[in-house]
Amino acid sequence: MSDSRSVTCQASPNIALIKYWGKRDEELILPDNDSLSITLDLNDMHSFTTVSTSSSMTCDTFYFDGIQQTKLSGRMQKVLNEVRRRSKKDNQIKFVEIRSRNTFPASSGLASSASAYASLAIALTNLFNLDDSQSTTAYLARIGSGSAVRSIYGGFVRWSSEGECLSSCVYPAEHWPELRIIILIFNSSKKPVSSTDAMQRTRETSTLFQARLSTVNKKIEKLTEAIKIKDFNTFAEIVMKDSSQFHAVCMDTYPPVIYLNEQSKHLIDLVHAYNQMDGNHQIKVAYTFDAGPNPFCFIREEHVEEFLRLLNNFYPAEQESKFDERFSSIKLPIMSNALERIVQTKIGAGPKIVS
Ligand code: 2P0
Repeated sequence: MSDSRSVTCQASPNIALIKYWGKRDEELILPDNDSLSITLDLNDMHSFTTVSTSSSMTCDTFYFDGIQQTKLSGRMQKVLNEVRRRSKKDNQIKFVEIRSRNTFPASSGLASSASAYASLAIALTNLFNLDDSQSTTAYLARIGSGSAVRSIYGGFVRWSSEGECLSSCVYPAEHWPELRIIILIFNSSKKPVSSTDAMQRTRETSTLFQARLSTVNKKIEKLTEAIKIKDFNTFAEIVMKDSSQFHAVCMDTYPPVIYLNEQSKHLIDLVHAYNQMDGNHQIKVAYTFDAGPNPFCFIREEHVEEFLRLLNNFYPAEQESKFDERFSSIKLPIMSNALERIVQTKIGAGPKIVS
């Protein structure tokens, strides 16, 4: 009789509103600062990870998108070693098979490591009935990829840089259901410097970095309050400023780390021009950029249609598209064929065990 057991978990990516950048411990992935993120909706995109074990297995195996990988990455090996260390005598882990796939393409501008390691950590914690499941899951996700620790919860999630460096849900997804996220893909190619390497370089060379750290907690408190009362203007301003500060720190790194491109800068100008268009100081859209040129735009549902018209107007697929009079006061160049694709999503409720 087969003693095979398996658990499958789905987890979605998250987008940082206040960025994580810098590790005070590379090995354990302990962050220099707290960060705050939004977990995206599982229905739109997720990693789907199945972990299995049986006494007949003779080694650990990893399949990505159905294809067996020649070896497990160092980070994945580290996660499994930790599971072995923590598993109980009567439930000893011998070998595991990991099967993972993403329902979103790598070209969607989203880091898949967060959703992949969050789903792996949850599946492993459940398969081996590990103790202290919440802090164990957080630990396993974090040593896989720092930002993965935020994907183990839905809604608005804070990752603490103190104590056990756990994450927690600050407000659930249903707190602000009308919030939408529109991801603009200007360039889907791989980033020139990995986040892991870039943040290490920042720590070693940037003087602005320390200045940023001293501002983060205050920003998180203000942002949390804005989320609490659904004050979109304050929310938007804090999120955009933190994105710019993060990229300023990257620029202050030596040699500089430059993730933004011409289209990113154009979008920044476009969003501010659009927000100022009606002269009523009401912010309709906010952007944030991770370690890449593609903006994540936050917007309330009621403004989505108009914003999509704006994007269509300034980033048309063809040269000869018709100019929309609504935006005639915005004096910015039209960038034909700048957009590879648009992904629309919303806040999600968090991971799910499906078997
Ligand atoms: C974040 N990023 O808070 C920040 C903002 C990128 C820009 O977390 O080395 O892939 O695995 O801890 O988590 C990307 O870094 O790096 C990241 P590791 P990770 O989302």
